[in-house]
Amino acid sequence: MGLRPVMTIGGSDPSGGAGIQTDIKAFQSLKLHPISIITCITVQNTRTVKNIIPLQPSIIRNQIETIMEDIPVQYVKTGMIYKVQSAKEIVKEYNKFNWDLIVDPVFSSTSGNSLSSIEYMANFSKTLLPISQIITPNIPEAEALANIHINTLDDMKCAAKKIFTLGAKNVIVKGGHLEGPIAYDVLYNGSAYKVLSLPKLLKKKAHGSGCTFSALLTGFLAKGSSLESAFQQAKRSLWHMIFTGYNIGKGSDVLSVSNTVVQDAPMRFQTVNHFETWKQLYKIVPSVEKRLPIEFIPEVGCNIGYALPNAKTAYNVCAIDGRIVKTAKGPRRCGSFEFGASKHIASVILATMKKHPMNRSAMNIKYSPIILSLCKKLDYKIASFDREAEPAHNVSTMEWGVTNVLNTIDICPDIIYDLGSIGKEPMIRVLGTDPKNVLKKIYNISNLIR
Ligand code: PXL
Repeated sequence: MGLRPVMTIGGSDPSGGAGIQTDIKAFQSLKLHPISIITCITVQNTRTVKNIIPLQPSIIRNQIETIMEDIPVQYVKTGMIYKVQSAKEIVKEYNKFNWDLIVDPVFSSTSGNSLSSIEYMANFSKTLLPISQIITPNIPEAEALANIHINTLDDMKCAAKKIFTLGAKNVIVKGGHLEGPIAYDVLYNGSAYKVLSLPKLLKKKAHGSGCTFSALLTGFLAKGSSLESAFQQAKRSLWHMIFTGYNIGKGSDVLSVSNTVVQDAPMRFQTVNHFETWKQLYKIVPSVEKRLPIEFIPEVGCNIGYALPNAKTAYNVCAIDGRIVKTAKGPRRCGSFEFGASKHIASVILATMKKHPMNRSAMNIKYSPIILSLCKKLDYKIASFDREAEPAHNVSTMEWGVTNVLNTIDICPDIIYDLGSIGKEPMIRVLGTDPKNVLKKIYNISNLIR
């Protein structure tokens, strides 16, 4: 089956960081077919915009007409349009085809360069805004459109409402420019607000995140998601693209847009501590997939957890909401890291932390006499419990087993194992202060085998 066409109308950014080029990448990551109508050529690199050459409005119209007489496009995103006359041509085409139109205002770039003419901005509320199904201004654009200063989440909501009254059917104010550790985005549909928040990735100066967000939103809608779900998915996948963004020049980072969208961020991070905890786990995945010996993976798979400081319940422990499993290509993580994802590894960690609060991480690996003997060779502190001795009707075997073991010794062991029972695989749990520490202990074992 072929891919569904989605159209972007915007400017070219030769650095591949923003504009048409990043929209094409975003559509492709969603397995959509990108149609791209170029409105202007920008002369820019990752540091600065040196020149803007708008195409004649008639050429923009001609491109759209020629596409539309051939390809049935329904979902369309506009970005950098620059000239009011070009916007008017787009309105005429919209009136013919009645697209689902997502409008990104694009008044200026992150680096502060103007990306629109004064007349374009002045006429925006009379041209593209009223025909938009959704409009996606960032903070400076929302300030200009709503004519207010935005310093808080409440200001963002107020701006969204004002922009709605100008004639947009739905408004999403993108809050990345707001001060503070959390990036809020606010959706207003005329009757209710939906606010999404994820932690800001402070060290990243991402270029093209506005374009990419709107392109992802358009793409998810074209694939049939509801507006709320598309909003959620676009934000989560953009966050991941910023998180894994990279530097290709001397200026801003570019987003890492891969062939498939990744929604690895938890649905929300309640606090900055949650984010830090998640990040320490997330960072170890490439090493695990490269270095964990397949023979260390039990039949039930591995999980690794990391708890918040002072964790009390499984919701304070982050772990994979699936497992690390054996594949022909080596160990692979299946599932994302979520708080509350694992009962098993969380019980091990929580029971350990009651006596040794600094030991906030654990991972289970396969039990074998060889692995156990290597642990002894490394002088690891080893403890074990016997599942057969567990009282009947006990709620959590792990909590009981670990607590029992720790009551008999003062120091925190490096590993706690059990030999299983009927229908229960024997298992080793490696304990440590953080995920890196746990893995170091595991790699020390595997280094003895190689
Ligand atoms: O991110 C806004 C944007 C849109 N379109 C083009 C751009 C930029 C930002 O630099 O260059 C062509």
